[in-house]
Amino acid sequence: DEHPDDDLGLATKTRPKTAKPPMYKVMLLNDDYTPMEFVVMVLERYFGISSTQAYELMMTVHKKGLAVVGVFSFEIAETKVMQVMDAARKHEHPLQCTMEKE
Ligand code: NFA
Repeated sequence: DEHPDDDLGLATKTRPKTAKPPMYKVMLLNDDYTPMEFVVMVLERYFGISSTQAYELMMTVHKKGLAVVGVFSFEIAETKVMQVMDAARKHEHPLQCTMEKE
C-alpha cells in the first residue's frame, strides 16, 4: 500500500523506451570543378531523386556551398558516401560527400 503522505509528487521524466536509431545526414559539398551534370547524375543514380529535383538540389549545393541530400541509418549513409566518392574518384572529379549524425 502507498502511504497517503509518501508521494512528494516530484516529476521524474522517463524516456519512451522504444529505441530510435540515430539518423545520419548525407551532404554534398560544392567545388569549382565537378561538372553540374555529374552531380545531377549522382543524385539520380545513388539517391533516387528525379531529374528535376536533382537539378534543383545540385543548384542549391552550387549556390549555398553544401546541402543535405538525404537522411539515412548509419549503414545506408555510409554506403551512399562510398558510392558517391567512388564515382567521383573514378571520373577524377573533386566532389566531396560526407555524413554527419543528425
Ligand atoms: N560548382 C560546380 C560547377 O560550377 C558544380 C557543382 C555543384 C559541384 C554541386 C559540386 C556540387 N561546375
